[in-house]
Amino acid sequence: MERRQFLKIAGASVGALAVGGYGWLPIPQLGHKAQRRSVPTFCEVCFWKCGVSAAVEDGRVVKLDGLAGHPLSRGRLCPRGNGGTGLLYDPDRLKTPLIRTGSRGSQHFREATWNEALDYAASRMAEIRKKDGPESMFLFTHGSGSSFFVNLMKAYGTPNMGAPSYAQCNGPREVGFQLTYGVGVGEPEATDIANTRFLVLIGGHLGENMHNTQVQEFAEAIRRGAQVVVVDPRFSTAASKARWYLPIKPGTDLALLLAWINVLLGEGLYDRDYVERYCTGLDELKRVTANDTPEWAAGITEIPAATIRAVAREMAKQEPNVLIHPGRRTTWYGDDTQRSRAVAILNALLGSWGRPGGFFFPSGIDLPRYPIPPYPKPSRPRADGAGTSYPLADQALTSGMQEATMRGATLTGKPYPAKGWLVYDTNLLQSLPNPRQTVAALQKLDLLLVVDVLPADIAGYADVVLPECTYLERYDDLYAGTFREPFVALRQPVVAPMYNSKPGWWIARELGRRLGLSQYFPWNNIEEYLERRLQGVNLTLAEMKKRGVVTFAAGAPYIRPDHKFDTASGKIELYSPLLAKMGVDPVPRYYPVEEPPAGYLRLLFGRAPVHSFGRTTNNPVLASFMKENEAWLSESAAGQFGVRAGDRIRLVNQDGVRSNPVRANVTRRIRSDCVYLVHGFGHRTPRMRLTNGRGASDSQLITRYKTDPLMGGTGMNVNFVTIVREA
Ligand SMILES: Nc1nc2c(c(=O)[nH]1)N[C@H]1C(S)=C(S)[C@@H](COP(=O)(O)OP(=O)(O)OC[C@H]3O[C@@H](n4cnc5c(=O)[nH]c(N)nc54)[C@H](O)[C@@H]3O)O[C@H]1N2
Ligand SMILES: Nc1nc2c(c(=O)[nH]1)N[C@H]1C(S)=C(S)[C@@H](COP(=O)(O)OP(=O)(O)OC[C@H]3O[C@@H](n4cnc5c(=O)[nH]c(N)nc54)[C@H](O)[C@@H]3O)O[C@H]1N2
Ligand code: SF4
Ligand SMILES: [Mo]
Repeated sequence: MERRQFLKIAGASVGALAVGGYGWLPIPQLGHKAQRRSVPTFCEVCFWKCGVSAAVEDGRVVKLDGLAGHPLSRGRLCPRGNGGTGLLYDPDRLKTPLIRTGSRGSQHFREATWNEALDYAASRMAEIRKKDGPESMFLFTHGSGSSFFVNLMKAYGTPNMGAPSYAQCNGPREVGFQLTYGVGVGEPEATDIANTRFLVLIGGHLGENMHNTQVQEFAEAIRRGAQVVVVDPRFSTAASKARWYLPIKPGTDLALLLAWINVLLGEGLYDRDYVERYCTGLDELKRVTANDTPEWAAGITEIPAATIRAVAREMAKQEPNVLIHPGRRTTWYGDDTQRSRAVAILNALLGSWGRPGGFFFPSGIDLPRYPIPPYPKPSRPRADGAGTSYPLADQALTSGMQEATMRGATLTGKPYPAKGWLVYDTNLLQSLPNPRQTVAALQKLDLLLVVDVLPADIAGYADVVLPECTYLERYDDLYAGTFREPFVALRQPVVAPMYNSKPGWWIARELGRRLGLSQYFPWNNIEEYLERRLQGVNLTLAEMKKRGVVTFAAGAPYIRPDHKFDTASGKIELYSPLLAKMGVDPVPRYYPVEEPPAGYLRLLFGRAPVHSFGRTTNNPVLASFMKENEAWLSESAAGQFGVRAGDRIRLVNQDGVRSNPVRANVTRRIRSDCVYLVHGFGHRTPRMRLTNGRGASDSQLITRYKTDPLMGGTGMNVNFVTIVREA
């Protein structure tokens, strides 16, 4: 019955796809004229949070479009956002609370009422608080609903909370830019792609990475004739739009960046006025990079010296309307803060920070919090090493084995053991490197609570699974956006929650009440909470429900002559006294990364335009475009392993871990020293029937990572695979 229902939904969605376009329409029912209404809200299919206008007919969401006037979507969604109804109507959704009956991870659960599940979860949390102290309960989060769970856990008394979207994502970039400019790049990235004349993408694969505003601006830039350089071992979608495609040897980008710096300095092509006014450390930078010539870098990067030099000269011609894009997931090789710093320095030499076509200064708005009593002060310091073992980390570190991280503390019991994890909106078995260690950590826990919309891999290990309703069925906290103009956006229910699912704010508050923390949730209902916060910026909930988003006046987007940077010197630090004091390179230096052994290729991974991580692979609408990933292999690598296009192969990594079978995509679009997978496939979760076992998981093959000594990011492009053909 469920299976048939599922096929019906999948079938209907596929049949309804608009040909060749963004967006899809359901097949109209003949002879019935439905009333259509539109509800504004914002998307959660990824973390960019575009404004959505949802069309509802007869209580069903029939179409999702971009909300006009929303600064992030500007009237359009990306294909994933258009396909969000596939999650709402996914028959595999979590429908009711579950309590584990078998051993942890055995996937045996029984259905429970909310009262029973919440009573049980809260009583176990209370036990931990009493016996082991509240610090022993860790929170892992991501996504818009997080704030209610962060509030819950701070009230409960733990300092341990983190997200894989830091140490597995853009943490190194943020720290590299903070060291240089005193601030990070931030999210959504304040890159002025719309006005750029020269865009350099280093790995950043816009077009596959579908962050909506960036992709829209990228398309505009190309239309306007901006020149594009793509540096990627794989011929990405963006590479097909580029004037220069540089198929760099993986792991050598820092050498290329230093060579570009060397040319700009050596040939006097940098923005002299800008550097004189705003920067410090030019002489040291010159001295340290004096021998980092294109000829030197050519031998390392496998990009000809003449090309390196020519590109540097061309970028200088477009100064300052140049953007060396900082990328986003910068956790590549463990030297990532330094590589990001080199990107930051190069931008400074081009005068692009705070200039049209480079980086703009984003504007935000202060949205007051709902007043609550002060949180208790935890009696033990946090268990991870952010700010201590990893001095420059400004957010919690989630993974790592012997290292000072949340997972590491759970495994080693040092500095103190975790007894419970609350996991909200993050699938740690795919987002943390080396999932075997994550499983080992889970097995040490007394309590695992998972709040998810789907029976994701992590939910399979939970003691209690709490089903959240989807973003189309709930209110969340307000989103105060910091971008070209400040804005406040509302997420509101487009339709009522299906099944026995509940919003995150309600789940957090119910747990809080049962833990005696009602004073931290002093509002009677979520509308009262939102209304109170909106008052702080002279808005009402009624107006927000109609408009979905309100924008405010922007500050000056570009730099002023007297601008002071938030660094110790008040200037852009080309040479970092702070790093010198820490005994590390004050100017980034290149160090070779480990090479694949004979018979192995480096494993690289990235995004597909129609999927977000592993959170959409079970979405029938999006899966109809791509239901499994492929392993990209060069012709010569395929020849070496006797593989032909379309063969089913397995990737086996340096530690003997074997992937699921995956189809070989034999292509000229990748260097012969690497293999590429789209991240998010290869789920092991039988209740996600559409995606379970389909494609190969990059996460599973990432048994090694290299930790960034400055901020604890986990460089994950350091695994090697060999290839075996399936019989
Ligand atoms: N191997 C490997 N690891 C990676 C990456 C990679 O490319 N490869 N990328 C890294 C990056 S850049 C990032 S940002 C992180 C992201 O990693 P995560 O933060 O783990 O993000 P997702 O993989 O999207 O997992 C989201 C989980 O939330 C659930 N979910 C979806 N919507 C909702 C909702 O509305 N409510 C609740 N409660 N749950 C919901 C999904 O079912 C899924 O289980 O992963 C990092 N880790
Ligand atoms: N469709 C879609 N879009 C997304 C997401 C999604 O899940 N789906 N996730 C969003 C999130 S949270 C993030 S963080 C971003 C991540 O997206 P980005 O920051 O754009 O990309 P990365 O994951 O860092 O890198 C992937 C690219 O780097 C190349 N690469 C690998 N190794 C090297 C190397 O050594 N040198 C160079 N120069 N290139 C290399 C790969 O071939 C690939 O093209 O995407 C965002 N956008
Ligand atoms: S970029 Fe796409 S998936 Fe992400 S929030 Fe925007 S529309 Fe949704
Ligand atoms: Mo990310």
